[in-house]
Amino acid sequence: MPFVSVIIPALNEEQSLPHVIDGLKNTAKQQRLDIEIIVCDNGSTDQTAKVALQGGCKVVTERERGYGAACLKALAAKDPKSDCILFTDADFSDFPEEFPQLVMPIIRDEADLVIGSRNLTGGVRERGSLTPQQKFGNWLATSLMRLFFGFRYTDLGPYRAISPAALKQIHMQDRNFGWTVQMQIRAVRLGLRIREVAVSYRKRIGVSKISGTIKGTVLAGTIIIRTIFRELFIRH
Ligand SMILES: Nc1nc2c(ncn2[C@@H]2O[C@H](COP(=O)(O)OP(=O)(O)O)[C@@H](O)[C@H]2O)c(=O)[nH]1
Ligand SMILES: [Mg+2]
Repeated sequence: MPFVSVIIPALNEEQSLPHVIDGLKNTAKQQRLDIEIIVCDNGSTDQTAKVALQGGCKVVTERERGYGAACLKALAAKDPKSDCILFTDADFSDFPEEFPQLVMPIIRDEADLVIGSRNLTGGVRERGSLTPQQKFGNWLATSLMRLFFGFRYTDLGPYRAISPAALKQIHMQDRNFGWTVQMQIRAVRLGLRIREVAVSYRKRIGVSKISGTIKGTVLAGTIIIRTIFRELFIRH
């Protein structure tokens, strides 16, 4: 049975995380996929770690705040036998039942990186689930990536799957919100097989840490754009 390692960075997501875990497990059972779920608790002050343990997840802790730092910590704890690595957010905005669409192209060795795009037709996007600032930020970032790196992405979606070999080659370093664009840019530069699939998206359960606040939006936007320029000037 194919084995998938699921990586979930989480900061104060006690309400939503149990839904994500249950959804992933049920889907895996139906589709005959073997999964491990690794939750990286990034200094939560609620019961995030407890609900993750109750859900049978591996739980790791990263004191340094940051989306990328949490993903890197979780990756270090993954089982070496995984055939595919799946990233998903803890807020139940992504639909766990859609994860096979993301992982199967990797398991079948048809792609190295599969991005779940919220902008392709096929998925259902709940009204208001992406803020206007997020839509603008995605448009700007994907336009810059097309201009500088020549690849037409339609989203920076956090819901994505990658092969272990590709992840190794990409050598992820970003410790913050540059995580998604760094992975996408490096995949293009390495000539990896990239695919986008339509995914659905809904309003999160609980409080947004990023796009729901002005400070979070400006900070994440700045970091993403800075990462794009930094990648442009890195020699490979
Ligand atoms: N590890 C970690 N995760 C974070 C941080 N900020 C947000 N997250 C997680 O990243 C995901 C996306 O954050 P969210 O607040 O939903 O951002 P939004 O979708 O832009 O509103 C969620 O799973 C959060 O728990 C952080 O500083 N560290
Ligand atoms: Mg969210």
